[in-house]
Amino acid sequence: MDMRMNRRRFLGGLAAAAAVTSTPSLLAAATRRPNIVVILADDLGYGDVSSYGAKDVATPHIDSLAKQGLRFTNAHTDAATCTPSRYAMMTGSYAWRKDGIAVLPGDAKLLIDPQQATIASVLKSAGYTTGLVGKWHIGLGDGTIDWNGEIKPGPCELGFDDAFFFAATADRVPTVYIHNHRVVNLDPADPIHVSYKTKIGNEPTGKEDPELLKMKLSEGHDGTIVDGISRIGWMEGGKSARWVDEKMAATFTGKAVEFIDRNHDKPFLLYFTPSDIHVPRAPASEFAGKNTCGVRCDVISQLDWSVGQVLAALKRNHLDENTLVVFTSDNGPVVNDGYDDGSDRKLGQHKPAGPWRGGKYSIQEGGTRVPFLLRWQGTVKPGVSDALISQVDLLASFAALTKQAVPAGSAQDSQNMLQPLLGRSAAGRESLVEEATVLAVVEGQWKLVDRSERPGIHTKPETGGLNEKSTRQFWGQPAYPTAPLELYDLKADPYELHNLASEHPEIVQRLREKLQKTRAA
Ligand code: NG6
Ligand code: CA
Repeated sequence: MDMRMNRRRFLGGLAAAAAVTSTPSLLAAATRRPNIVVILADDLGYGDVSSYGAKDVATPHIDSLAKQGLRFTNAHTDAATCTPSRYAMMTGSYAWRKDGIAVLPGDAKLLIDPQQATIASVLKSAGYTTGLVGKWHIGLGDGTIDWNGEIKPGPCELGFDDAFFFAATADRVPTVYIHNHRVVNLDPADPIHVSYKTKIGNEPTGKEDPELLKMKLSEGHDGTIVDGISRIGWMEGGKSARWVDEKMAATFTGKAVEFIDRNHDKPFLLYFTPSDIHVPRAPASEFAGKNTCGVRCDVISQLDWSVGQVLAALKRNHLDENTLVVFTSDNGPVVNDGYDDGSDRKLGQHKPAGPWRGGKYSIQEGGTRVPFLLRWQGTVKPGVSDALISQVDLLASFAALTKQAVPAGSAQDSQNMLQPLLGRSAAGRESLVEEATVLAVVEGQWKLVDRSERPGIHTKPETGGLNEKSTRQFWGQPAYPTAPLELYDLKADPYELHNLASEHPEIVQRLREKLQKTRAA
């Protein structure tokens, strides 16, 4: 090899190196591990965000993620309610594999075995500092909880270094925050007791004292009145520890921002799970009454503000380019979810589920197809992706991103979707399973709802079907007849109106087998 050839090669090499260094993001992406912020909204629908088509409520901060990142149009939760959905995202396993994973009461046992990997434990083993701020709702303790002592196992036993959270939902007792293992601001002289079986304590309840309520109930929610709002379940004591609903968004957001400020100089995971827009909808005065579409839209504005605060904290700490932000929701939307707060009457033209039928509790797409935005500035090119993605994939994808192996025996349903998540491939999953008590399988344009697959599980009528409850929950969407097997072509019929099961028996057969195989795996 002569000198000239060598020199040409050398210069060529230099040019290539220069090309790499002139696009620092590529080089950096190959070597660095970004911070990860997952923002999981509660009950926010596909159509509740301006960047997904909402017109009557503005979500500029959430939309900024869509502008600066990837907007996914075919991303799903595992389930149409909170507990199974959050369990699946946290563990990388479909919740319906385990018996009895349904919306939990506030005193329910922890559903995740501390031996099981979680997003937090995987990132912790990659050297990340891990924080939870917000709603938990995957259970606590090992069967009995002493609210006045150490509450464990919980998030800290599952890989979170720091956890500021509440146990279940904002409409369930106990209405207190927990920091790591203890109730915050608890006065030992006023111990907390909680019951979901019978009334305890002498405090007014929604059932006996409805005249004391500042928010009327429409269904359930007739237990202890806290802060003028009656809850599911009864509690006594813990007066100094009780939250104020109107301050909850500011409290959680403040804790999320503090976590970022405190950990800005090391890799971190922030799992931020605001209670908005779940009931009871009690926004701070800055947001109350500001939208034409009612208080449900006011809490969407409040959620958007929380997102803005977190993004501002990242910017202030110069972390925009070194942080991967995911924004999504735990299940589809609901308008009247047990409190008569006027949201159904004020809805106007607003379409919470966007183009999809059904919503929370529903096996139709409105139940599990959610907004999903991913921003990693300088690394992920802004755009729109139609790749089929499940939140259950985050664990394996974050493991791949941080070069961690998924621990054996864990996260069996989590697929490494890093390529589509980072916009480097248009192809996502081949198929996925959705759950709203019954199961459905989606593959490409086809969706099979198979109501025969979980016999015996229907203790309540399935809410996507013909029953009084569903018509109320689905804000005037007409009820549609159900069939044991429903096959929809989501491409031609996104609203799932035309059951094609009898026209395509071979597709039904193939998808049934697929579902059975997935169940048996
Ligand atoms: C339901 C509650 C609803 C909500 C839901 C859980 C009634 C009538 N309805 O049982 O208000 O709390 O549970 O929501 O009590 S989730 O988003 O956490 O799944
Ligand atoms: Ca929810």
